Amino acid sequence: MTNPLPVKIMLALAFVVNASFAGSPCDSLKGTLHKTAVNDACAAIDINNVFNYYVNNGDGGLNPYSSDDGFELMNANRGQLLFEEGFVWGGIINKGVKVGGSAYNHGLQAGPIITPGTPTTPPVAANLLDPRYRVYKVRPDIGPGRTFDAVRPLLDEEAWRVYRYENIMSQQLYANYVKDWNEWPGAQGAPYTDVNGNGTYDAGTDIPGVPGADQTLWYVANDLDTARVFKMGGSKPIGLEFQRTIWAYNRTGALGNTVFEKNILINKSGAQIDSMFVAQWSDPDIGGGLGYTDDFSGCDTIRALGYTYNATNKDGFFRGGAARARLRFCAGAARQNRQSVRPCDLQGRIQIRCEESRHDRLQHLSVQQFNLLRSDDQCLGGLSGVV
Ligand SMILES: [Ca+2]
Ligand SMILES: [Ca+2]
Ligand SMILES: [Ca+2]
Repeated sequence: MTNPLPVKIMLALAFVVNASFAGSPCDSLKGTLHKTAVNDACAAIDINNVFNYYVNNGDGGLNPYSSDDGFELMNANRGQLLFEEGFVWGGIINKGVKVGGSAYNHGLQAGPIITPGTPTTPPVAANLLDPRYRVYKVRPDIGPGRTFDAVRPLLDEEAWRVYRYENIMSQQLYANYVKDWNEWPGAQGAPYTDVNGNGTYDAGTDIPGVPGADQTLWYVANDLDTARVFKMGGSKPIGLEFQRTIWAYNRTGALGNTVFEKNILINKSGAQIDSMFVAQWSDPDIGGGLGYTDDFSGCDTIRALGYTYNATNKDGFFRGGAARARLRFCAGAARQNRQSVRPCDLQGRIQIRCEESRHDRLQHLSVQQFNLLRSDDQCLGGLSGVV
């Protein structure tokens, strides 16, 4: 990735979560007033059978209210499937290795990079307390065009899920949806349906969110917090802006158990990044804290699929059948230079690696792990794309 042209690397990832059986802002406690937070803010995707929080420091999966396994399946066979997940990366800048992203520790902070770096000046981050850089959440059937009374049944259905962790009920949910619709950051890069077809976001005309999706979350973050990046991976920041879109469909079948994620990285460091690796990291827990000890993991390189499953029919939580979680790359990387977007030439370069998850090896993507990965004799335990 090189400057001065803005280069975006896009990786679309789908969580396909399936279970079958025979049988802070975000650390505020439930019961306190709901606060509007910006840095380390979170929102739950909760439109289908999946309930899962996402935080604008890069974190996902972990429930920030319970500090426990957060990726829940909410159908008749309710249960937890992931402890935590995140997107990690590393590359060589000026002959030195730098890494970042989010695993058990989180290397990102809220907001974009407003001034890219140059060979002589560092990039500058936006004010991380600016409320424009919160986590946005919209659904196409609840917005300013419909009154609270008209959509209350929809909100009541959602509120009971959220209220398990947050002191927030239907009226507040409605107010949040209308606010995020009205203030949707289409101009910052958030997706929308271009109703009038003019190629730009027009508030009041265009529809916020991924076209066709039943719910969309979006936020922008950056890696310029030196302490966070060091704690996460032991390196200095690169100067990357990170835009994350999470969306889902309220449908029957596999789509109803699926969450999609798209990650955009924009190199605003002012330097070229060589040998860049990206990876989707996760700590699956099939059955949560009561059931993770029997989990096995594997991968299907043809399908670009990683999976974890119960090795027994009785894992302390799930009983009488197989439960599993699947994580799949559904689109590879693309580069965007000024006007055009084109897929990267990745033939033979997307690498799918896996091994049984071992916490001692997968604490994070550190500088040391990056070098091991490059040496091609170690596994990250997940999926890695080389761009
Ligand atoms: Ca438009
Ligand atoms: Ca685990
Ligand atoms: Ca298990």
